[in-house]
Amino acid sequence: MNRKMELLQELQRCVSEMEDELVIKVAETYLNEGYNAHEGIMQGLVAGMEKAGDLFEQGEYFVPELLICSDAMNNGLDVIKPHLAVEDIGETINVVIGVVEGDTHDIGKNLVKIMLETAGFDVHDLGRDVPAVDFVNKAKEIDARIICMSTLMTTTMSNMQRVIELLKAEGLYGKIKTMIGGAPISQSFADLIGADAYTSNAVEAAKRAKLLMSC
Ligand code: B12
Repeated sequence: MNRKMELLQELQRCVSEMEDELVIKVAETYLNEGYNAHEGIMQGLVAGMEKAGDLFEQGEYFVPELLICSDAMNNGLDVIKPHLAVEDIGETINVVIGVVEGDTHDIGKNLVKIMLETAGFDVHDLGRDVPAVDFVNKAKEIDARIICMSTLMTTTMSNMQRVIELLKAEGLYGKIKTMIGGAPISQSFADLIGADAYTSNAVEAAKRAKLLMSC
């Protein structure tokens, strides 16, 4: 196995095996040896978090383990994120992002945020458990052109629709585009609630946002 692959696998392992301190050193070594930051995040840290998710589904991990895995992933992200190359899209395009009300899963949302930022968007993060009205108010305040919503729970999916209904009530539907995502979300759900775009991952989310803005 080559050195790069070895370090990517070690990043993965650090996240999936709760090495929240060691991950910092491995991420620094990965960068110092000149490897690509984007791949470090997607093929190292994110792959590790996906493995942790699988272990949870298999009943081997519980909530406390997942929390340490997500700390490890965030520690790795803190090291690698500043090394991502940021594109220039030639204008300021404000985007509002958040996890809808009732849901605190924010790992996916944070990844989408990073990919949008590196694609050149100005991203305003409302965090998690965000009431529908806050998405709309923030978008109005900063003249946002896209609202991105994330949720990981079936029970909170309908809160995405509430944001879209509020946009309609304010005459902003269509003017402010909406993008949605998260594990239970699908294109058919996006069509059903009238969202402008859905993607299954963060890299595609950034590409789709550029397409929506034609940049
Ligand atoms: C990690 C995790 C947690 C962590 C969250 C840590 C954190 N800070 O986020 C902790 C331990 C805190 C947690 C808590 C809970 N969890 Co949990 N959790 C998970 C787990 C294992 C992985 C989720 C994850 O981070 N995946 C990795 C990321 C990278 O993937 P992702 O989020 O899907 O994001 C990608 C795409 O979806 C997309 N995307 C995401 N958002 C967006 C947005 C846009 C606009 C776009 C375009 C794309 C996009 O891009 C991302 C990157 O590529 C899932 C199961 C699973 N395997 O998915 C359960 C899961 C989501 N949890 C679940 C539950 C039930 C809970 C709890 C209620 C548990 C409890 N009994 O207390 C609480 C939630 C409390 C609350 N109200 O929020 C259920 C939800 C079931 C359901 N159908 O609703 C799941 C599915 C587990 C299960 N099978 O039961 N959880």
